[in-house]
Amino acid sequence: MAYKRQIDRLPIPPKDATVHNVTCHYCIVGCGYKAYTWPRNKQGTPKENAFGIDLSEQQPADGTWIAPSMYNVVRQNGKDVHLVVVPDHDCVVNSGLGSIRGARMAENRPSYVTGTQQQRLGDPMVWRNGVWQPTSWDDALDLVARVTARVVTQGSEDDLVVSMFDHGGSAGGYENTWATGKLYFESMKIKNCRIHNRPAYNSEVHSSRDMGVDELNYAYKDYEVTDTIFVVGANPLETQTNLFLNHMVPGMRNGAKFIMVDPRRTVTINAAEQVAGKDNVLHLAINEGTDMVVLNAILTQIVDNGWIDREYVANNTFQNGEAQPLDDGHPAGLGSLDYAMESCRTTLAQAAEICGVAEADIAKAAEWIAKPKEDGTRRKCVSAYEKGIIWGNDNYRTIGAMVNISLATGNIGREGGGCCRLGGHQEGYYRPSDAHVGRPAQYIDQMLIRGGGKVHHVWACDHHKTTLNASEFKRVHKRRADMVKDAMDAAAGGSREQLVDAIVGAVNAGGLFVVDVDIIHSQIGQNAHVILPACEANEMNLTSMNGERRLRLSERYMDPYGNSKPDCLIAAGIAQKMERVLREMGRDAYADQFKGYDWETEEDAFMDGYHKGNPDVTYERLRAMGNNGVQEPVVGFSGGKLIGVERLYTDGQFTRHGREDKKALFCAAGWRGWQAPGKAREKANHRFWINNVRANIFWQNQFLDQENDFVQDRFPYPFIEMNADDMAELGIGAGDLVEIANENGATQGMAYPTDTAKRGHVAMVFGSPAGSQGNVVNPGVNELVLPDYKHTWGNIRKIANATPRVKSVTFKSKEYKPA
Ligand SMILES: Nc1nc2c(c(=O)[nH]1)N[C@H]1C(S)=C(S)[C@@H](COP(=O)(O)OP(=O)(O)OC[C@H]3O[C@@H](n4cnc5c(=O)[nH]c(N)nc54)[C@H](O)[C@@H]3O)O[C@H]1N2
Ligand SMILES: Nc1nc2c(c(=O)[nH]1)N[C@H]1C(S)=C(S)[C@@H](COP(=O)(O)OP(=O)(O)OC[C@H]3O[C@@H](n4cnc5c(=O)[nH]c(N)nc54)[C@H](O)[C@@H]3O)O[C@H]1N2
Ligand code: SF4
Ligand SMILES: [Mo]
Repeated sequence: MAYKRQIDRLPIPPKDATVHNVTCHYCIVGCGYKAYTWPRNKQGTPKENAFGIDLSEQQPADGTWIAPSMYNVVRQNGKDVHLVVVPDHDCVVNSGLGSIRGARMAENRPSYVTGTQQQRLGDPMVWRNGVWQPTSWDDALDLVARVTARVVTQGSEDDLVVSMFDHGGSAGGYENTWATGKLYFESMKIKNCRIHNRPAYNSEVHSSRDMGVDELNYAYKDYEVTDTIFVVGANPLETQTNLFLNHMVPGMRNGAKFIMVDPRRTVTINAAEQVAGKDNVLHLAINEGTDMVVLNAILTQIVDNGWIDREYVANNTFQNGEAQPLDDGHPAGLGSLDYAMESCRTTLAQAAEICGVAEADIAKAAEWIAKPKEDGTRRKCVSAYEKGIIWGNDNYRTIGAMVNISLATGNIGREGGGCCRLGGHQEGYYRPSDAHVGRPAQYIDQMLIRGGGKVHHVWACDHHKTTLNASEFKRVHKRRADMVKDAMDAAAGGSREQLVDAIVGAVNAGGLFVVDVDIIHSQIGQNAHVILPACEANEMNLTSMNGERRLRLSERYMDPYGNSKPDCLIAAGIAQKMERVLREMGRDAYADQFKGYDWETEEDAFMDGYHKGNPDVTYERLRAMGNNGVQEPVVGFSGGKLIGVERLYTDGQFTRHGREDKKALFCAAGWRGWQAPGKAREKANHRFWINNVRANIFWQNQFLDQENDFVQDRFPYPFIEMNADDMAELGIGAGDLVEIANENGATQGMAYPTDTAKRGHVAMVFGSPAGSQGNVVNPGVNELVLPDYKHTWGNIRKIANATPRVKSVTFKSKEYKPA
C-alpha cells in the first residue's frame, strides 16, 4: 500500500535492468510475470526504460505499470538491488493480468532494506535451554540424523512419520518433491507419511484415475471455444483467478453458458452473470453434500434423451458390464455405461427432493451440457471441479459421477472439452514409486494421536491450521513434543551422545521428536525441536506445471534469506548426515542407501530426478521456452523447442488406470447419503452448517499474509459469512467476534453479514492463524482416507464486541454491482 510504505513514487527500471522469467508460485494457474532487477544507484527515465514504453503518459488499467506492491529492495549476489515483479503480457496463461495475490509477490519478499517479511527464518534452530537457539546447518542436521538414525535402527522405519508437500509452486516443484521422495521412498521406505493437505499418502481423485482419466487433461483455451462451462464445487474467480478472467470470461463472451453447482452463492456466479447475462448462468444451489445425486440425475437425463455420444462411448469406453468390482480399494464398481447406469439412475423428482433444487433447473443443466444444437451438432462442454467435492461427501463416487457425464458426452480429449480439477497449487510431482505405502493408506493424524510414531519430519505444512480434528491433533502433538523438550532441557550442557540418549528415552516413553522445515516459525513449528529454514521459489530456480500441464522454469532473482536453503538441498543434507551417522554406527549397508545426494544446486537435483525420467528437459531448454513453457508430457525436442501435448486423450486411448485395453470406465456411483463417519449425526444435532472456503485476498494459511498490513487491515480476524436474520436472533452485530463449537472443539472469527448467505449456513475462511476452522471438523473421513473438511456443523455464540481493529473494516457486499 502506497500510503503505508510512505511511497509516492517508485524507481523506474532502466533499459539494462536484468529480466527474469517468473511463474507465480501461489496458485495452480501459474501466471507469467517478469522480474526486473537493477543496482540501487541507477534508474530509468519515463522515456528510456526497461519496459520500452513512455511512462510519462497515463497507462491503461491493463497496461504495464508498477504498483507499490510490485516493488521491493532485495539481496542479489550479496548486494541490495531494486526489484520489480510485473505480470507478463506475452504469457498465454494470464496475458498481462495479475491478481491480488500474485501482484504482491515483490512486497512479500524478505528485505533488509524495506523491512518486509522479517518473520522469515534465516538460521537453523535447535531447542536448547528452554528456547530455540540459532545454530549452524552442520549442528542442526547432525542432531536430526542422529536421532532419526537411532530410532529407525532401534525399531523400524515405521517409527518415522513424515508430513510432506506433494505440489509445485513454492515448497515443492520437481526439484523438491524429487529430493524428499528420494530420501523417504528410495533411501528409506517410509510408509507412515501424509501429504500437506490430507492425513494420508493417497490421491485426491482416485476414481477419475481408476476410470482411466488423468485429472488435468485439457488446455485452458478449451474454455474459450466451448459451448458450456460446467463447474462443480469451486469458486474460480477467487481461487483460480486468471483462469477465470483470462479464459472462462472470454469463453462466456464467445457465447458459452455457465453452470455452477455450489450450495453457496459466490462472487464467481455474480461475475458470470455480469459477463454472460443472467439467462446464460445457472446456479444449482444444492443442499450441501448432495452433488452426486444432481450429477446422476443430469446423466440420467442425457442417457434417456439419447444425448450421449454413441460413437465415442462405443469406441473409447469399456463395453462389457463390470470391469472392476467394488472392494476395499475401490469404493464403487467400475465398468460400462449400462453397468454404471444400474446404480446411477436418478429421476428429476428424486434429485429435486434430495438436493433441494427445482426439477426444471436440473433438466436445464442437462440440456445446456448435452442437448444437440438445432443443426444436430453436439455441444461442447468443459467440466471442472475442486474442493467443494474433493473435500466433500463420498469423494470417490461423486468425482466418478462427474467424470461419467464427460465420458458419456464425448467431452474428454476433444477441443472445447475436458473434465478436470481446477487445482490448488501448481503440480510438481516426481518421486520414486510410493507403492509400498499401500491402499488404503495409513491415517497418519489418528496414528499420531494414538501415540504412534517417534520422530516426525514436517515439510512445508502447518497441520495446526489446516488439518481436520485439529483441536485434538494439536493437544496430543504438543503433549508429546513437550515430553521431548523437557528431556532436552534436562540434558542441557551434556554431550551430543547424552542429548541423543535423552531424546530417544523420551520418544520411547511416548514423546515425539519434531523436525520442521519451513520458511517461517509456523504454529506446528512451536512443537519442533529442530527448525530448518527453507527458501522459496525465485530465491532458487524452480520448475512446476500448472492446471493445463504447462511446465516452466521460474528463475532465481534473489538470494535465499539468511542461511536458508532450497528444500532439495536440505533433504540432501539430511541424507548425507544419515549416511555418515549410520556408517559410524557400523551399519554400512544401510548407510550406502543414502548415497547419491552430492548436489551443489537445485539444478543438480532436477537433473538427478525429473531429467532422468524426461531426458529432453533441461534448465537451459526450459529457460529458452520462457513463460509459455511447454505442456506436459514433453514428447520431443526439435528446432530448438521442447515439444509438448496440448490436451490428453485425443486418440481416445485412456491410460491412467494402466489397463491394457485403454478403455475408459464408468463409475457405479450409487447414492448412500453421508459417507464419512459421524457426519449425519453432527448435522442432526447442530444449528449451523460451517462451510469453509477460500478468499481472493488470502494465500493459504496466511503464512506471509499474517505479516502484511494490506491483508490484515481488510480481515483482521477470519471472516464468517452469516445471514443477517441469524445474526439478529443470536444478538450478533457486524464484526463481532463469535465462537463456533461442537463436540470436536471450538474456533472463532469475525461475523461478516452476507445478504446472499442462506439461513443456517455460514462460510468461514479456512486455515487462518487467528482461528482454525479445522478445530471443529470431526475425524471422520471418506473411504481411502479422504477428508470431508467441507461438511461440519456447529453452534454459534457471540464472545466479544467488534474490537477497535474492526472499525476500519467494510462490511459491504463482496458482489460486483455495476452502477
Ligand atoms: N477446513 C479446511 N481445511 C483444509 C482445506 C479446506 O478447504 N478446509 N483445504 C486443504 C487444502 S486443499 C490444502 S492445500 C491445505 C493447506 O495446508 P498446508 O499445506 O498446511 O497450508 P499452507 O498454508 O499451504 O502451508 C504452507 C506452509 O509451508 C511454508 N512454506 C511456504 N513456502 C515454503 C517453501 O518453499 N519451503 C518450505 N519448506 N516451506 C514453505 C509456509 O510458511 C507454511 O507454513 O489445507 C487443507 N485443509
Ligand atoms: N485466493 C486463493 N486461491 C487459492 C487458494 C487460496 O488459499 N487462496 N488455495 C489454492 C488451493 S491449495 C486449493 S486446493 C484451491 C481450492 O479451490 P476451490 O475448491 O475453488 O476453493 P474453496 O473455497 O475451498 O471451495 C470451493 C467451494 O466449495 C463450496 N462447497 C462447500 N461444500 C460444497 C458441497 O457440498 N458441494 C459443492 N458443490 N460445493 C461445496 C464452497 O461453498 C466454496 O465456494 O484454491 C487454490 N487457490
Ligand atoms: S491467479 Fe494464481 S498464479 Fe495467477 S497471479 Fe494470482 S495467485 Fe498467482
Ligand atoms: Mo489445496
